[in-house]
Amino acid sequence: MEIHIIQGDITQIECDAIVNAANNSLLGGGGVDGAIHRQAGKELLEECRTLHGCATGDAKVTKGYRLSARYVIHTVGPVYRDGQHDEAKLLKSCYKKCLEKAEAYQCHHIAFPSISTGAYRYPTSQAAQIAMETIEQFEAHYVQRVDIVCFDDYTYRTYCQLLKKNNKSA
Ligand code: AR6
Repeated sequence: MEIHIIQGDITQIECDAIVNAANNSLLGGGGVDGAIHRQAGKELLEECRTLHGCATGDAKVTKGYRLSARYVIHTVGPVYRDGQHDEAKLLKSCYKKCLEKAEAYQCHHIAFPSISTGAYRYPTSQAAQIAMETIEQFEAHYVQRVDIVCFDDYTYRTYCQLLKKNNKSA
């Protein structure tokens, strides 16, 4: 499986599924969630209403509507408190559940944002380590390419450094 770190807006990525860093209601919000709902159109919110929310660490799938991605995989990352409230386990579960959904929907190419590192305040370097580890350890059959789409410079640089480090030790 190829992993690419990209800087940009996840709503513009052409792939089979993009991941949304949503909240438990799945009824929209700010950050990447707001951007995905704006780009997909109101039909996305209508379908989300039928899902009755999502637990932290879990993932649910909708269509992509006006996005170029066919599906949106909505996941809910943990709100970071002090690292002693299962934050790492829950964040790992987000990546794993999303990859399992991508497999179930036979997606070859998916894109993740940096889950929990915005409004939910997960320290970026710790979150990036969990994201990369979980993706690298996943045994995929359909998924051939994973993009991690970083919006800001700091997030982009953090993921790039980790990818470089992991490649060196491989
Ligand atoms: N493309 C890619 N990444 C983006 C985009 C975009 N268009 N916009 C923002 N990011 P956040 P969270 C980055 O806050 O921490 C929402 O209100 C952003 O810079 O979107 O999981 C939900 O409804 C950051 O690096 O998600 C929840 O209530 C990363 O995406 C809550 O925020 C995650 O930031 C979820 O918080």
